[in-house]
Amino acid sequence: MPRTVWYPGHMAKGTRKLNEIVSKLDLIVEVRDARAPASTSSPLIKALSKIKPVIHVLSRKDLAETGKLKLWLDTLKFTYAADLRKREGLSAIKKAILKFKPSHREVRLAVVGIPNVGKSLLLNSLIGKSNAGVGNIPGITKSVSWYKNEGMLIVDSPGILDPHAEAGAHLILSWLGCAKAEVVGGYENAALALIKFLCANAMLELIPVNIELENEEAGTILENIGRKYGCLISGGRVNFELAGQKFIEAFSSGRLGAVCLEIPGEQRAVDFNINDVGAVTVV
Ligand SMILES: Nc1nc2c(ncn2[C@@H]2O[C@H](COP(=O)(O)OP(=O)(O)OP(=O)(O)O)[C@@H](O)[C@H]2O)c(=O)[nH]1
Ligand SMILES: [Mg+2]
Repeated sequence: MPRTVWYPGHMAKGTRKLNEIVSKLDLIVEVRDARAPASTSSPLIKALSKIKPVIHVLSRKDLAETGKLKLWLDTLKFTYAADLRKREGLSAIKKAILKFKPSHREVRLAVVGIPNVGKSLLLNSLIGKSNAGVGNIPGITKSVSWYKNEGMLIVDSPGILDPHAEAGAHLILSWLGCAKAEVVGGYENAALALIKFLCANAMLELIPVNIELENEEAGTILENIGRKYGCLISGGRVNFELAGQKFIEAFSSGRLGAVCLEIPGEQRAVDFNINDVGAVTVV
């Protein structure tokens, strides 16, 4: 089976540390991206949920299709959707957490999840201070650290990926900004796979070009995207890697529109082939 190979030392260390402290906690808060709640689940959550209660937060509800997000909220137990930038959905999350507060001390919890889903932003919102580092690239938080406010003692943890995940799973994460595109062979590969996915799933409105897309090659579509975004090199040719990067950035930031890549109970409509993705590199 192909291996996900972006598993730097801080992920292994973070996993060890979380396992060490879990017995001291009252609950775990797992953050997932509302646009792909299955693919963005934490590889640690199955084991952790056997030890402690878990609340799930679907971040970026502002970037998710409302109807499909509702299907997820109806399907997953103890799950809350939030727009963490606007603090929407926070009071319900706080209320759910405080139900676990023992009367004699603060409630102790860890915020866990894969990279770049909004763990540190959620933590800052819960403690009411911008203490934990937040940034829009995966891998900002590198260690397990404790933060405190009235009533809550919270652990921020680094984003942790499954070192055994299939390349297809990693591709979806690269489209959402939760994994580095280098791991799946670079932005061009990630963008070509995204174009194929959007075409196969009737999501053509998310492809920012004014050409007839039906039956068009993914490479031709990316070339047109590159021209639109001005990613040109000498001779007026398109820099495909840069075009892929601009397209992935526009998609993951939500500038191309709201999206849900997964529906509960449905298999992904595209079977990813590692050969389509190109070389998987060590990062
Ligand atoms: N639009 C939107 N952006 C969000 C939301 N939640 C988080 N973000 C953005 O996502 C990016 C990542 O947030 P972080 O809190 O650093 O994510 P993290 O999970 O701690 O990331 P790592 O520490 O790298 O694992 C930041 O640019 C946030 O502003 C949300 O609900 N909506
Ligand atoms: Mg963080």
